[in-house]
Amino acid sequence: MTKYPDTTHFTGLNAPVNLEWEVEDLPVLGDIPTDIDGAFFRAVPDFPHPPMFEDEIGLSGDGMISKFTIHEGKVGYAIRYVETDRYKLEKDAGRALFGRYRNPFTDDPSIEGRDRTVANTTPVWHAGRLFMTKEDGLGYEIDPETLQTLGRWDYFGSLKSETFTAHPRIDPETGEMFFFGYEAGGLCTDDVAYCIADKDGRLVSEQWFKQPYCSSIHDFVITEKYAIFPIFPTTANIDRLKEGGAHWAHQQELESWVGIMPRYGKVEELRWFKGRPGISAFHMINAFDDGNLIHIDLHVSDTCAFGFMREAGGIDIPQQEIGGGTMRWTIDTASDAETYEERPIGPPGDMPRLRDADQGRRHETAWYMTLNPQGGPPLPGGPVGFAFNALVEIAPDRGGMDLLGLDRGMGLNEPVHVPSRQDGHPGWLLFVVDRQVGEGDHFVSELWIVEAGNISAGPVARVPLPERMRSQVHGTWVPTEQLKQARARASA
Ligand code: V55
Ligand code: FE
Repeated sequence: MTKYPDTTHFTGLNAPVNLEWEVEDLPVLGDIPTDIDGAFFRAVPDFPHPPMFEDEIGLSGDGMISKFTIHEGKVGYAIRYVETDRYKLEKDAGRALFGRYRNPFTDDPSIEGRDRTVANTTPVWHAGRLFMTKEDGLGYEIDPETLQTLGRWDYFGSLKSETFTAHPRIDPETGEMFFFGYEAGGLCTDDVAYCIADKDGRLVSEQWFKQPYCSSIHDFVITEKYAIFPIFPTTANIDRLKEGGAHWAHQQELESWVGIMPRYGKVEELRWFKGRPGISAFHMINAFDDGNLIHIDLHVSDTCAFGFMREAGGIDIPQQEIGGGTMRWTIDTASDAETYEERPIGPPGDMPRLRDADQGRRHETAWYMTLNPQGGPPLPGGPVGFAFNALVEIAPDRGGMDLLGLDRGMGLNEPVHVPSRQDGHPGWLLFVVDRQVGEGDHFVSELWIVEAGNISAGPVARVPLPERMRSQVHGTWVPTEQLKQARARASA
């Protein structure tokens, strides 16, 4: 195409910005707590070229790595493209060469066999290295200071999997990173690689297993004892791809599964529990052990949240009519039950954020994005087609919740949590808020800082941005101490 399509993936909040820029000192409204000292990295897909096909979707945007640097109440900002093989090939050609979302059979023949990933989903920080990840390929290492792309990350050539999840889990005590790759053996294969990198960033374990069918395993969870793989019936099919069709189609009649194995165990120990047919979840909040029980908190919907995945499966349910909720699944490992219990723990929503220290442990609270019952209609835009307009804090064991609802014409992006150095202080949440100005396609964005235990009080500080911002997917917070340690190690 010679211009961007006139679809929701390329208009309004999703209109391409395609700008690399940086600034050292942004004006701050209010006071930023001095405890907040570090970098907020964000993954922001964008489109440097019009796509090859009119029906292209937002998930194909090239990853941009964006960074707010916060120190002594001052805020700097930078954003750059991740220079994947794909980005560089298309930059040299001056146009799109890669075709439909995760379908290499629709590519320009000149780039056959080249790495298709756009590294656009999650910035991951582990063992002093920063990666930009997308589940269809390996991660790309990024220099956390300059945001330059250093290259594809394969653990010094030792990782066999062709893919690396955008949702690894880091144990807060051992510093190990637990991760997986699905379609590990290639396009539409049912191979899953389950891996562990130690606290120093070395790959110490990679085991492969077969999932019940080739599903999109977007996220997984760990507890102190287990690794837990949810399988939902959004499936890939190589024949459909060869015909130029969609990578994913949701199958409403097919059963769902949860696979559980000891996290340091063998994949042969995986035990499969069956769930309701047709359900879907992209993000899990957390999981933890409770005697023989395992609790898993996650955002479940009755069908797949992505319209294009429903459509490919012939499912005709409008976005507003999708049912679902934030649930706690409880599995009894001591019984021979083949399924699990489920109870609601909060309003429907997505993009959860947990304290890093709570990973795999019982969490008292968690935060995520939801819809404001008092707000206007959600803004069109973002990866699923609409922007959430409220932040919620839930306390699954204690009950109750706190809500920060945004006004009409506003939307928010996934928050990060920044712990406080004061004992007992719940820390802060940082996130970008987008606001429509007037009618039409004009938007402005601000960074907001709210106190984690008191989100309904609204922001303690706001940082308006001088340029428009496309929607973020995921983000991560890295304290200055860790950036300094990494720099010292790299130059040693
Ligand atoms: C998701 C995001 C993706 C993707 C597949 O949030 C799933 C879910 C930003 O890219 O390719
Ligand atoms: Fe995700």
